[in-house]
Amino acid sequence: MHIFYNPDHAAHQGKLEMFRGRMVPCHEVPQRQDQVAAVLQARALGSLQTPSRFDDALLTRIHSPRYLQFLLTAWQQWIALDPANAALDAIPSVWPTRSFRTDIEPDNFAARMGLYSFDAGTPLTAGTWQAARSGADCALSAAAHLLQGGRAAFALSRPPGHHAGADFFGGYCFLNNAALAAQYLRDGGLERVAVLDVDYHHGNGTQAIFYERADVFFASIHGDPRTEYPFFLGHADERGQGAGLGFNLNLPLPCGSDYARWSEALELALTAIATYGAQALLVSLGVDTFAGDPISGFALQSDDYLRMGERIAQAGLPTALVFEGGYAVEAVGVNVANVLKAFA
Ligand code: Q9C
Ligand code: ZN
Repeated sequence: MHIFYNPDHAAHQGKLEMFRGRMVPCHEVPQRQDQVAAVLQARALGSLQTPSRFDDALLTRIHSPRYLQFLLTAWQQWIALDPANAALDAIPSVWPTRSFRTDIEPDNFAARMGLYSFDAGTPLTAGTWQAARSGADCALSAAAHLLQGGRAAFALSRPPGHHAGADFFGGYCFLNNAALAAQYLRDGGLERVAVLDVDYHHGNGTQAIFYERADVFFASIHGDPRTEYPFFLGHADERGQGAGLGFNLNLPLPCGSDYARWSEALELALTAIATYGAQALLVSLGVDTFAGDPISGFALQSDDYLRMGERIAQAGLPTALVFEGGYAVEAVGVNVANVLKAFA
């Protein structure tokens, strides 16, 4: 198993996120990636490799130029407002909801933060761009490995990506690593690519990016958005639009779901992916489905990730797995390693 780890991930280290009227310590912390790296090395599941550097132009295959330009310069804009801002993170607080315009990029920094985001739980820090950029390189390296004939690769990228859309951040995500990797496989000549998103939260960014396309099938198993983040997308009746109709599959599950229940949804997703005729598989691998996860509501146990990995490997497709969520820091390494074991 080729494992591409983000050497710059710790440059992104948010302090606080908004939660129920107060600022609480961020859940998405550098220790998550360090913990996964430590367990993968201890269990000899593959060598950790520095990703290759890919051209910036690949980012515009998924993200809008004005969004990328904003992310690249946002920290400088933030401290230009006041040098004392260097001790704080930048957090959005105002958004263009229904009836507002999004075509004009405001001159005001707080307004630009709102234009390019959808929640107040995703602080932007001094090293966010550097970390997210190298995280994207991990996902692209994993995709490149498949194009070179590799059977499986893991992108140990941080920050995560699946909530980020073409022109917005949120849900701890800035660049959509899985979408960038899927597009790279398409541009490399594969005609049908599938993304299987097993993170606890619906991959709203990935869904939106590919919603009107038939060349990338998106399937997601997640907490029901009626009660679970990101709330405003991820329902079962979202099946794609236009040319993409029929190429989006959402499998929301109730809180408390255990692996017996979860694995029924996995069967449906993998059957749909096989019927689609995918030539390669991207897995958005969040392990926040774990029973001990502090912000999620499923009941998977660490051993269940062994069965999850076995079943996904049985699809028999070249597979790039991309790290997403998972916030029980002491268990995140074992849970990821258990999935990867089946591919190693
Ligand atoms: N402030 C991923 O798993 N939680 N993102 C909002 C606490 C946001 C999760 C409630 C959860 C985002 C990649
Ligand atoms: Zn998640």
